[in-house]
Amino acid sequence: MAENVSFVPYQFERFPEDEMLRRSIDFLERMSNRRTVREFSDEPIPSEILDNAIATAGTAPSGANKQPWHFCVITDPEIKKKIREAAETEEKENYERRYSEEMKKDLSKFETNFVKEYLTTAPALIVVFRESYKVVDGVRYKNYYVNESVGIATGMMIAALHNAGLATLTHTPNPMRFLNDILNRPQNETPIVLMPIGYPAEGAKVPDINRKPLDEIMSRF
Ligand code: IYR
Repeated sequence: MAENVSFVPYQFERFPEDEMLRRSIDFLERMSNRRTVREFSDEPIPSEILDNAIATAGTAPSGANKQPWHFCVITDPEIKKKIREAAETEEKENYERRYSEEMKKDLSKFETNFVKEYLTTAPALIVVFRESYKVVDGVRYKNYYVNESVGIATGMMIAALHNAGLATLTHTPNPMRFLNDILNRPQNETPIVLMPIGYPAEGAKVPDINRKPLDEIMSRF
């Protein structure tokens, strides 16, 4: 599948330094206010915002520009119910048997358990799939840095949704293969995250936790 691409001039938008600084502060402030939410309102959300957030994710860099991702948007209550039932079955097993004592201790501050009400309450779910490899006419083609590419795309999607005024939960029931069956996705795709999206429920609370300060997460050389 050798392809030739031509090169075109990049229309890069350069800002004066004071504006760069202002934009970086504005964006940091906006993102600092993002929290993972576990209590959602069932109020409907505009579908175009989800489309735009997924299109934003689709602008992410990827290994050899393979764009090895697929996004399923679920708003159908019946499908959400099926997903919730399957996720709770796995999570019950996780909490009761598979999680180590250390993990349960690490999770205790979030007060999570196997009941996943948000999977039916939130007006939309997005499932992000990684495309581990591609099959075209029975021939298998490689993708590269798939986890990295999909992780970057998902981060950009979370930022886009938060920026638009919607809350998300990065939920990863494990294993998640049941999502291939429910959503009819091929075996070369693996679900990476199951993300409820919506407005926080009235009076929603989040754990009182802090972000590491810059000097702890950064070294200068
Ligand atoms: N996936 C489980 C448990 C869980 C694991 C981690 I690591 C978290 O940061 C939060 C929860 C659940 O969703 O309950």
